Amino acid sequence: MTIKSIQTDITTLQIDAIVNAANNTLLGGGGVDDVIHSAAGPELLEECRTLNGCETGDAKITKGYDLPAKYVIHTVGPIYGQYSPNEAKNLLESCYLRSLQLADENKCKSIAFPAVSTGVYMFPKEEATRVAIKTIRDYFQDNEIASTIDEVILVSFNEYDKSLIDSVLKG
Ligand code: AR6
Repeated sequence: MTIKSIQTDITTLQIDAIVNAANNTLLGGGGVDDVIHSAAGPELLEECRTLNGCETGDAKITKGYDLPAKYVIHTVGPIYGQYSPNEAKNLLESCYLRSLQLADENKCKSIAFPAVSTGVYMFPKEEATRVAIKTIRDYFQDNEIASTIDEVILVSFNEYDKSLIDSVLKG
């Protein structure tokens, strides 16, 4: 398994699964959630309506519809400040873990993550990046043989975020 860092719009990726930074309703919102729903088309919202929302720290999977990606994995990150820093960290870790598990259950070979919780939900970016990378590395240390995933892409949306990811990856 390799971890790649790419600066792009996540909706352009032609891969097995892209992760959405959603909210508990799974019925859309702003940020990357809005971009994903707009690019996937109205059928995505129809499927999301059948899912009865999603707990913070959990994830649910749908088809990708008009997206080049086959699946969308919707995860709900913590709103920073609503939890103790340690609880927030554990919930963010759980978002990455549950998303990887769902990708594996659906035999995905590739998965791309946006920086979950670091926009509207205000999780400090550097710590969020460290949590993301550690959780992904630990997951593959435990599941390298059983996992179908051979590529994890960390998607940044500006140069600062890209350089942060690159430095933590090297670190
Ligand atoms: N491709 C990749 N990354 C993107 C894109 C894109 N097209 N657009 C934004 N980002 P946010 P959150 C990055 O706020 O903090 C929504 O309203 C962005 O730069 O989208 O988890 C939901 O419905 C940032 O680094 O998600 C929830 O209510 C990252 O995506 C709430 O926001 C996440 O920012 C979730 O907040």
